[in-house]
Amino acid sequence: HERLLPMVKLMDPNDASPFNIDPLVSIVMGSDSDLKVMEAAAQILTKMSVPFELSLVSAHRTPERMYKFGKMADKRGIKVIIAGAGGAAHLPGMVAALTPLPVIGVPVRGSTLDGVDSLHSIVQMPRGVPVATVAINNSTNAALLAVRTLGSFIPSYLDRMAKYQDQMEKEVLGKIDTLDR
Ligand code: RP5
Repeated sequence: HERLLPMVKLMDPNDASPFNIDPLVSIVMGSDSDLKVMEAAAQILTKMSVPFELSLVSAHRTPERMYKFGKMADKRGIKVIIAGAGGAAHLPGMVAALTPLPVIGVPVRGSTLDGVDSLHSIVQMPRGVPVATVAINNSTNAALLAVRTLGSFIPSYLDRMAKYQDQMEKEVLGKIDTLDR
């Protein structure tokens, strides 16, 4: 696992990888309407060369698919799951109930209630079933947290995270320089 892993995108998490490279992160979401929020996570994982898959899994509309996905994820080699959903956002919590893997929940802002409904649905998990919840619509942070998690056992991902942080610091310092001039 020390080698640089190229990105792989699978549209069906129940399929075997066509590229013979198993995804380490799985991004799932309740609806294709969540994609505009969740694609930022895919961009980060691509930038950091993390093999990932991305697909739709709905807690309410495809409960059997969700069950199969949750039960099989660790057996397929997935290490971290990012789950995004809006409204009555049960997907991250239900997936966390079905898998021993770390699950990061992304509350997606819907057309009503400003996403607070999704946030509360995801963050208020009962004791014993954790979901690491990021800010509303912040799938970027979900992907960065996934990379950090992988970094605890794949050191090259820690290096990439450190570079990302250095770059972010330089950008902010550059803006301060510009303002001070
Ligand atoms: C949730 O319902 C989805 O995660 C989505 O955020 C929301 C609305 O879904 P659509 O009606 O746009 O398919 O399950």
